[in-house]
Parts: sequence; C-alpha cells; structure tokens
Amino acid sequence: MQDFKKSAVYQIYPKSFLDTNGDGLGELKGVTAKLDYLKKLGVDYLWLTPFFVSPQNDNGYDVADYRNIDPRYGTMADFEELSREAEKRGIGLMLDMVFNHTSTQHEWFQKALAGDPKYKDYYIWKKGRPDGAPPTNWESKFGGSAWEYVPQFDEYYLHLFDKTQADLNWDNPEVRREVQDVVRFWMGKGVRGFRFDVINLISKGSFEDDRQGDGRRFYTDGPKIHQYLKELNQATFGRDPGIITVGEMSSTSMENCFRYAGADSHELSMVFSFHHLKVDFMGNEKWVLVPTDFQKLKDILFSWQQGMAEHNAWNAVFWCNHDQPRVVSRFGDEGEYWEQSAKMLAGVIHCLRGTPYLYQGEEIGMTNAGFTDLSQYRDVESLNHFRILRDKGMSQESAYNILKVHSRDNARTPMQWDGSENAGFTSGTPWISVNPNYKAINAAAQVDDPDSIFSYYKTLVQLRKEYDVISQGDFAPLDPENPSVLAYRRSWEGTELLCVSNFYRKPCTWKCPVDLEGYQVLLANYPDSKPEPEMELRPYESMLLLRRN
Ligand code: TEU
Repeated sequence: MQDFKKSAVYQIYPKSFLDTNGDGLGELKGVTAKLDYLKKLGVDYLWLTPFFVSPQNDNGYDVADYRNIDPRYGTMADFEELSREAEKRGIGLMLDMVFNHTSTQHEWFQKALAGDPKYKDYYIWKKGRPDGAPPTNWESKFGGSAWEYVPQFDEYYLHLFDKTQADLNWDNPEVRREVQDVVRFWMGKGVRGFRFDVINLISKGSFEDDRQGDGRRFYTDGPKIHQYLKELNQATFGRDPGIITVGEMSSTSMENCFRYAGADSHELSMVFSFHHLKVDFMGNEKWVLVPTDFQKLKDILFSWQQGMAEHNAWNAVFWCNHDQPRVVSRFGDEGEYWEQSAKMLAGVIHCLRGTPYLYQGEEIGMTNAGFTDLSQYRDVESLNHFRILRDKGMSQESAYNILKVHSRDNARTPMQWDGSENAGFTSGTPWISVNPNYKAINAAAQVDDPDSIFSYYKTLVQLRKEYDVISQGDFAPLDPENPSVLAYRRSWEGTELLCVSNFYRKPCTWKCPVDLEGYQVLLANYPDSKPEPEMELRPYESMLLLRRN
C-alpha cells in the first residue's frame, strides 16, 4: 500500500499564514515558524499555494517565473530552510504547479508579444470573426470573454482565467518539455509532492462556439489529456515512487478520473473534483443564492466514493481550500453549534476513502470573512463578478450578499493564531482584513484543549494511521435518502466502522439499518453519544462507531 493512503495533507496559503517581517503579507519564513504546530496536528504533507515570481493578479496563480521565488514570499534560501526543517519533522512539501497558463509577464509571453515565432507558438492565438468579434463565445472563468485582442497581430490569445493568465499551447512539444524541466527542477530541491492546477484543461479540443454553455465542454478533459499526463509522469515524478501528486480537475467526469488517478494508469496519485461543492450553485452558476441541496451532496459524495473504489482509483477528499467558502459557515453553524458542527464536518470527510486535505484554519473552525464593506475584497474573481452582476442591473446590496456567501476571500483572511492584535498574523497592516471573531476563534485557545476542534482533527488524522478500515476499507452508504442524516459504513477484514452524522441543527431520530451489537464509540462530538438501534441525534451530533474483527 502506498503511504499517501494513510496520510493527511495540510494546505497553506502563504500570503495569509504568518507574516514575520511586518509587511502585512505572510511568507515562507512564517511557514517554517509554525512547523511545530503542524507537526502537533500530525499532518504528513504541506501543500503550499504558488510563491513563485508573479504580479499577483491572481495571488500567485499567474506565474511569471517558475524557478524563482517572489521576493514578497522570501528567497530560495528560505525555501531550502523550510524544506530541511519540514523534513526533520517527517513532513513533505507539495508544490503547486500552474501549467495551464502563465502570467502575461512571463518571459515567454513577453517574447511572444515581441514577435518571436518560437514563443508565440507557446500560447493559443486565433483570428477574430469577420465582424471583429472574438474567435468563439467562450467565457473566462473570472467573467467576460476568454479571448483578448492583440492589435499588432490582429489576433486574440486564449485565457480561460484572467486576461493576464494566458493559456499555454500544450500541443506544442516545446511547451511540454519546458514544463517537464520545471518539475525536475523542483524535484531536485527535494520536493515530495505536486499539486497540478486545473490540469484537466490543458488539452484543448475544437475551437467552436458553445451553444449550450460557456465553452468548457470543448476544453475540459480534452482529447490528449491522458497522453500528456502520462508523458509528464514518465519524464518527471513517475521516476520517483516516493512523490505524490494530485490534479485539480475542473468540471471533470468520473470516467476521466478513473484514469487520472487509477492505480495502474501512470498519471497521478489522486484527484480533486468539485461536484460535491456545487450543491449550493444553480447548475454551474455560482453567483446566485440558493439553499444547499443535501440529497445532491450525498449522492455525489457517495457515487464518487463507490465509483472510484470500483475502478481502483484514488480521491482527494476535502471541504475547504483557498477557492471555497469556509465549511462551517457553508454547511454547519457559525453560532451556537459552531464547535459541534465543525467537528461533525471533520468526521464526515476524514473517514471517507481517499486522502484528506485540510485547509489552514479549518482545524480551528475558522468561519467566512465577516467583511462589512466592498473595499475589503481583494479577489479578482469576486470583484469581476460583482461588476458583472451590477452591470446586469442587480442592486448593490443583492450583489454584495452573493459575494458574502460565495467569495473566495472567505477562505483567504489571515490565519487566526491568537487573541492579540491582527490575530497574531502580522505586526503591520494585513493585506486583507482579519476576521473580527479572532478573539474567540484562534489556535492558541485550542492547541492544548483536548476537547477543541483542533484536537478532534488531530485525532482523526491519527485514526487514519491506526486503522486500516479508514485508510483502505470498502465504502457503503447507509440510509442514503434520509433527509437529515449523512451515514456510511467502511469495512475491512472483518472490522467495521460507521460514520453517522446529523447534518442539521434540528434534532432527529435515526433508525440504524445495521445491527449495532459489538459496536463502540471511537470518536464523537458530544461527550455521551451512544450507539442505539434508534438514535436520538442532537444538533449536528456525529459519531464514529467501531466493531473490531
Ligand atoms: O482554480 C480553478 C478553478 O476552477 C477555480 O478558480 C474556479 O474557477 C473558481 O473558484 C470558480 O468559482 C485554480 C486555483 O485553485 C485558483 O485559485 C486559480 O485562480 C485558478 O486555478 C487559476 O489558476
């Protein structure tokens, strides 16, 4: 069995983690300073979002130089120190590789603009339509057309994200070689894992108008994607079996993920998919307010659990990242049942089949940003969509209410370390506002409290290492249509684990479909939870029940 099945990955957004030099921005030294905290939590890998040279229009996902560190985040010596110190603690670093696009500030794009044909072919250029309109009607994920006009060529280049993030032309073998070189460069620095940003968008299909949607069906899981991933694997990380990889798969299909993350596919170790987090969208439309569809959430989570297992493929399992609202605000309760609901949500994810990912602050139950003014938002996606909603005639207040719920900035407020000014994140002015609730919600208040959310996560991370039933057991849904309860069973060599959770504030009665003879509570979010054939589940009550073989 590969080690990553027993591991947990902790995601760090360095800009918001810890600032050690008072400039209001977190940096690599801040991560090094907190390694003992992370060691205490018990995580095995740290995924660091991009800290490479970048104009920061998309907080580093617009890379201008893949081999150098943005001075705002520190130096190569800082990185090497972090890597050494992490290794001493048995923690591996996982880097975030953004290869679908580069910043338009990247030397390659600059040479392309200057007319160098070699570099022009690193990107995707098309003529406009006879009336001057863009080549296709595809929309950028950050709003507006996915094409930007360049007068000196009388051509458009493709950007699926911001117009300063130009899509690379992966059909050009030179581009694929460049990318491989970058991966090998970081392997040479001792990196133990890679996360590949929107990697299933790299192989573009045909460039035609989309009469049904925003264009994504023409470039998502595209025609050569598996070939390109196998090639990257063979030329780079596939040569070192100790390296783990995860692909971020935007709007993907399960069938493709069987191959991306299949045990014998020679593509990636595992995948992130997002369907289970679109249950408060309207179809693919994120910028609306609709209630969470709980049945859909379960259907998606469970079908991916079963499908991936049947095809011997591996999931990354998660609620949170730097693009998602805080889960306790989203599916739990920020108020009276904050602690119970945060623990419940933790248990649901950490007992699934897959590698669990925690996002900084999740382990202490951090909540949505709590901004009160538009000027506090920083994210390019949020600001663009706010403008688009306003242009469509929506009132300022309604548009703002949507931002409050869906903005990516909800996850990007500074990590709340303690109750001192700015939550102990910085001695300067933070680049983005600290959540006003930091005096109540912070790491210092939780690390040594055995009943805290932090300790609950710590236990869950540990249980995965101890119990094969968690790391490799079979998965089966329990009572999947129940309107309040999310429950499932894991089974391995005669050991059984049940994860039973009331997903709501309202108490409910649950008749367990499994004979509970021999089951004991392994972990629960109330001190006196008991397995009973008919359980009276309190608000957000959640228990893990174990029957040993
Ligand atoms: O995200 C890809 C992605 O699909 C999201 O940005 C998504 O489009 C958005 O949240 C929809 O609401 C990755 C990174 O995680 C993200 O931070 C980057 O902005 C993006 O790629 C571009 O590199």
